[in-house]
Amino acid sequence: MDLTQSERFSLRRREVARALLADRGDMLVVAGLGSTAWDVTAAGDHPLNLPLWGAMGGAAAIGLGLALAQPDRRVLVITGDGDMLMGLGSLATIAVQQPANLAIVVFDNERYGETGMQPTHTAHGVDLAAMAHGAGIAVTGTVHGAAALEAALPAIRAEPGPVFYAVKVRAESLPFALPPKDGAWLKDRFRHALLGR
Ligand SMILES: Cc1ncc(C[n+]2csc(CCOP(=O)(O)OP(=O)(O)O)c2C)c(N)n1
Repeated sequence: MDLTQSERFSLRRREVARALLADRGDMLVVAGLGSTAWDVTAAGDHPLNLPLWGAMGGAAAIGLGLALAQPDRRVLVITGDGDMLMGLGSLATIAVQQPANLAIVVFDNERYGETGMQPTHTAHGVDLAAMAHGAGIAVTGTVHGAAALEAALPAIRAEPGPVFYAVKVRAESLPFALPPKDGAWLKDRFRHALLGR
């Protein structure tokens, strides 16, 4: 295995976040801790963003809960491969629950970026989309490059799910784009934007 291959992936995570979140409408967005929270914030802070400041392993499960509670709203989870690897069991629960309004997108840089770029299991060949498919999530795929991302966008944004894509993004360290830091405040902002006061 070439553990440095992700340094040469063509897709850049901030551009992928921008593409996923363009004209987002009333979509609910959960961002996993660390880099994906910065990516989602760099694309534009928004009251319907729930960027996690911790809870590693929890992003997909939080997205599932939201999707079940708000079946008429599209829920998009954007998280890292490290977070997803820590929360793999949630793929099984998502498959059992089959929330049609939930999409999970893993920004797979094959690294634990926030803690020093250590290679994750995906650098060694672990296939997250195959694991999601094996759990019973019908719409799954691994995205390499701009054309494949463009082709996957309709499924991620709008088509019946649950949907799971691993998007292979370049391993790169980028400037912080920090969301508001108070978790309770973020939760309240999200709640008010979703449910009113
Ligand atoms: C339970 C737990 N273990 C470890 C950490 C430390 N930690 C924070 S972010 C992170 C790596 C996240 O990697 P990934 O989800 O792949 O995101 P990336 O930054 O690579 O996009 C780790 C190990 C943590 N916050 N919580």
